[in-house]
Amino acid sequence: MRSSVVLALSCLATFAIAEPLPYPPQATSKPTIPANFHPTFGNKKGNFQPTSTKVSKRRISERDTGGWVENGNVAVWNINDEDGVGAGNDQYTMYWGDGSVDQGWPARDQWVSFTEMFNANKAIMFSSCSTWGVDNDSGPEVGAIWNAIEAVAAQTGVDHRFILATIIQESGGCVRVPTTNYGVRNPGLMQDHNGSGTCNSDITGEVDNPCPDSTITQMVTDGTGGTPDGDGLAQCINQSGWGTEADFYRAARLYNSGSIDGSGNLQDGIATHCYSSDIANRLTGWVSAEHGCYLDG
Ligand SMILES: *[C@@H]1O[C@H](CO)[C@@H](O)[C@H](O)[C@H]1NC(C)=O
Ligand SMILES: *[C@@H]1O[C@H](CO)[C@@H](O)[C@H](O)[C@H]1NC(C)=O
Ligand SMILES: CC(=O)N[C@H]1CO[C@H](CO)[C@@H](O)[C@@H]1O
Repeated sequence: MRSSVVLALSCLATFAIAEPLPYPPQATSKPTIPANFHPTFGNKKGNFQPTSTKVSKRRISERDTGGWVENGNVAVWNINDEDGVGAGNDQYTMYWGDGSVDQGWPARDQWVSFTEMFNANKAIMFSSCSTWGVDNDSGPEVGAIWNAIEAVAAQTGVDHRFILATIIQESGGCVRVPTTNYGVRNPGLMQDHNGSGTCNSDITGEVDNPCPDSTITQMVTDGTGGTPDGDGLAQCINQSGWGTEADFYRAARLYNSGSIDGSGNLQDGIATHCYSSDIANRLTGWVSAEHGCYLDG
C-alpha cells in the first residue's frame, strides 16, 4: 500500500518538476516597493535541523532525503491556491506556549490563501537581496520560486503556505542569499541543513545571476524534503506528531533549533525565540507591520 502511494507520488513529482508549472502572470510582476520598507526576515542565529549524526563529527551514513508528511490530518496532497481566508491582516500578534489552538495559536482555517500570501510577500522577495548587497530577484526568479513551492508541496505533502512562510522567514525569498554557518551550514532560500542548492556559495564564492530554475527547486527541495545531513519541514512535521495545526508551529521550532524545549513552549530554547510566532503571523497575513516579538532583541 505505502509503496504504491510512494510510486504514484514520485511519478507525479517527476512530471511536475520536468514540466514547468505555469505560475500566474502576476507572480513575476514587481510591485512598487514602499519607501521606508523595513520588513523583518532573515536567518539571525542559525538553524540546527534535527540530524541523526552529530554536527561536529564526520557523517557516517547519509540520511533519507525525500521526506513527506505521514499524518493525513496535516498532509496536503491537492494544490489549491485559494485555500484560506484571502489576504488576512498585516499585523503581528505575539504567540506564547505550545502551538495549540487552546493556547491561542491560529487554527488552520484562519490562514491566508496561497495566492494572496505570495502576492503580498512579493514586495519582500523583489527587494530582500539588498540586505546582503547582492542583486535583487528578477521576475522570472520570483516565478521560479512559485513553481518550486508548488512542485515540492505536491511531492512532500507539506502545505505550500508553510513552505512560503519559511522561505520568507529565512531569506526574504532572496535567491542569492548567502550561506550562513553557526555550527551548521545553512545555504539557500530556506537556510537548510547543509543542502546542495545555493546561488551564493560559501564553498566556491560564486554568486549566480540569473539563479537557475533547477537550483531554486533544489533549495526548496532541500529545506522541505530534507538533506543527507538534516531534516526538512516534512520530517519536522512528522516528528511533532500531534496531527493538529500545532505540528506546523512545532515543526518550525524543530527546524530552527533541532529540538523543542522541555517546557514545550515554542518561545523557549536555543536559536530564534520569535521563530514559531513569526511563522504563525506570516500564515495569517503579516508582511511588514512592526515585529511584535522582542525576545531576540
Ligand atoms: C533592491 O531593491 C531595493 C528596494 O527597492 C533597492 O533599494 C536596492 O537598491 C535594490 N538593489 C539593487 C542591487 O538593485
Ligand atoms: C556537508 O555536505 C558535504 C557535501 O555533500 C559533505 O561532504 C560534508 O561532509 C557535509 N558536512 C557536514 C558537516 O556534514
Ligand atoms: C516518510 C517520511 O518522511 N517519514 C519521516 C517522518 O519524520 C520522521 C521523524 O523526523 C522520520 O524519521 C521519517 O523518515
